[in-house]
Amino acid sequence: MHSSSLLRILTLLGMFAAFLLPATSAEASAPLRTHAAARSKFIGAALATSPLSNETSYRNIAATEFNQVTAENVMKWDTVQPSQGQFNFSGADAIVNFATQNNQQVHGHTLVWHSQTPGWVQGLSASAMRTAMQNHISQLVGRYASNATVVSWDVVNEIFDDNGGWRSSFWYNTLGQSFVADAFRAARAADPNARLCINDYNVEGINAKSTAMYNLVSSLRQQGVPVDCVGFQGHLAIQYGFPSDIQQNMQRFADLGVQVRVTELDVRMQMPRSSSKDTTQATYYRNVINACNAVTACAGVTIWGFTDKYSWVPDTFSGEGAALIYDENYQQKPSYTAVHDALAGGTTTDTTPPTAPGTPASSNVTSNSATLTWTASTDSGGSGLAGYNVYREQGTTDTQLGQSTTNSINLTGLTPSTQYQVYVRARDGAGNLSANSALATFTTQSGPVGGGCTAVGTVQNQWGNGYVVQPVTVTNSGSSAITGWTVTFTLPAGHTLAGSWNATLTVSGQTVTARNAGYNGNLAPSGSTTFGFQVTRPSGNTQTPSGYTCA
Ligand code: 9MR
Repeated sequence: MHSSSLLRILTLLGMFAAFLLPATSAEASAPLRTHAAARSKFIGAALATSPLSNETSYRNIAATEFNQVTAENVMKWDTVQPSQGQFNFSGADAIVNFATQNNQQVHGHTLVWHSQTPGWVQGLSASAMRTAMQNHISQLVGRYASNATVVSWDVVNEIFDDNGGWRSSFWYNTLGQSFVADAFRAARAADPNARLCINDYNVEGINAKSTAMYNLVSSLRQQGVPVDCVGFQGHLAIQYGFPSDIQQNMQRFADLGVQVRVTELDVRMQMPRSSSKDTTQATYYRNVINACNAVTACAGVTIWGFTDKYSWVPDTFSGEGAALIYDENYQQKPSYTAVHDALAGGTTTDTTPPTAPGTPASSNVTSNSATLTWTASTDSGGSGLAGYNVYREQGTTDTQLGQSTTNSINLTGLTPSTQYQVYVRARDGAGNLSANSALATFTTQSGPVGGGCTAVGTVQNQWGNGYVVQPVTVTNSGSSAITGWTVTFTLPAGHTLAGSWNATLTVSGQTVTARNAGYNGNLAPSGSTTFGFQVTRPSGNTQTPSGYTCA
């Protein structure tokens, strides 16, 4: 072939290839902050001052990837006012100046906390403590009130205990609940334009603690206390499971009229790292970003650091680490890509559905429930795998039996002695649905005639010394309506009940008996209701309850 014809063909091929490439490919590799800003959200990082002044890689990533920053420590009371009346703003100013130079916002952390507060505050009388609190807020918030960089504050931090009671801190023990309203009012007075947040951990999902927070925010706002925003810290761990109702939880707070945000996201793992742990961790990061994307009132997500070189995790949880999105050599991890793609998904158009899930396998088939497990799908379209829908094949009108964020589901409320043909479709962050998996067929067992009920408990969230079981789903498996139910189950040795909702629980030894509340005892055949409870267990113990039976 003549060389000029070859050239012409190659040129044409090149043009064709360029045409096939997504027009947004340059933008798709943009830094996190570009994609977040395109959604009018922030992507933040907590910054430590020492690497910020000493390490170029740290500084460059902090400046280029994030559009909001939080001081990891230097705006806390023990740094700002170590002794009464002596203020030290040098660290705080350094963070604010860095942010201003890089066109970033600052979220102030934190005004009133039981930790990192000097002894001189803790020993004050009630009236002196109240005055000291108001003065501290007025000095610190007031310093940056006219500075457009500082946009929001954690006014009170971690005021609940793990069961949803008030934390027995020196603040609460000296001043009672009133310190919270007083702190918010002082912050509003010091900067009428700053957004004022209440912040806590283990409140990402719906549980006793987040419900206590929800009730408090609702009641404070009814009283005119200026609570503008709720922060969910988001210190997650892959071994404790993902709080799969995080979006639902954010939305219920948003419905109170407050802004919501994730303030301290990290996802730790038991060391050593492995690629499968990295993949799970990436899924957690992606799910958090997707939840914030899906809730209009979610302002953004802040990661608690960004490099594994500087993280509070290994110092606090022995044997755990690698919780962040860059490794200790500033290399991006799969979790970085997950955050990136979740932020970018939707700003670029992802029209590529995930691959079809594997054929579901059924197990634990009872008269009204069954477990399905399948091989996970993958998603290459950019928005990331978001979850699965499970359907019953019924000719032209298939019904959706449930949704799951993992490659398994426990189906409840099934009809006894019935053949089910089911299939699964994967969903990505942009809403694309995969092809159907192959069908699985199972038949439920024959059910009791007349009355009968079943109970299935799901561990929603767990941490070092406790966990929440939510929901326990109680289903009328019989053929006639029931007007009450009693569920029993066994707590492992050393575990103690710490709270419950939507049922009355009594404990005898390790056996717990849960009776319906006044409003959820009536169940039609196949009807179901739920209750939940929280348990304290010895640190390091990972057992959970067993032997749920219903009568
Ligand atoms: O990451 C912070 C760590 O460097 C400090 O030593 C520690 C002191 O208590 O605080 C860490 O940050 C905490 C944050 O201020 C509030 N939520 C929990 C964070 C992790 O402990």
